[in-house]
Amino acid sequence: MDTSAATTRYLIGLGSNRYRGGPPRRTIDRAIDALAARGLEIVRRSSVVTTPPLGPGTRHYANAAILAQTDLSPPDLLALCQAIEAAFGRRSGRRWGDRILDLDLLLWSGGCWADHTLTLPHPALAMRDFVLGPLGEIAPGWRHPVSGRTIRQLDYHVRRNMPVDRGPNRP
Ligand code: A4P
Ligand code: MG
Repeated sequence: MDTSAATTRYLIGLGSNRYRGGPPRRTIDRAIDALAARGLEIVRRSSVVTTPPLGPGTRHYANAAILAQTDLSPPDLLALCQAIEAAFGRRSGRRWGDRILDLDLLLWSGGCWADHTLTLPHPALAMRDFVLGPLGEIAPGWRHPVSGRTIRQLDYHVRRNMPVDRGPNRP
């Protein structure tokens, strides 16, 4: 697919905390390759960070974020992300449970979006250090369309209010 004319930008969060075909951080790399193979232009990617699980998960996560360009609409990109999650072996299970691959649409250049399957910005974005840390590496000046705060500002507030235990385990 020719992406040279793609004008819509998305920030996408990636998470993995289960081994399958390799360790979680390798799954993140393979998922980014899969998105590129399906036509997304990967403009920037963060490093992969290790984070303690939020919720009932039992293992540390590998988390990362990418800035990508595509002409896909938000629902079409969500469908693509869900197809890639399924191809990686993700089964629907407990909410927030351990998962091989989670792809979340975080922000897009169109501002806000809400329908029965998708909400943008991602509703939990501003509360999660494991999302804001990687986002801060690749898009620190991007403004949340509702609060008007930049990613850098949101990250600062989350870290100040919720010091994060960054465990020694590297998935
Ligand atoms: N959906 C609505 N908005 C969006 C969006 N912006 N991006 C809908 C993606 N999906 C969106 O998602 C459930 C439904 O949300 C989708 O079918 C879609 O229509 P899911 O990924 O199937 O289920 P889930 O991930 O279990 O639930 P949820 O609420 O999306 O959880 P999160 O927010 O993805 O959190 N701890 C660490 N350290 N790192 C993590 O990455 N991730 C989670 C999951 C929990 N704890 C974590 C991490
Ligand atoms: Mg999710």
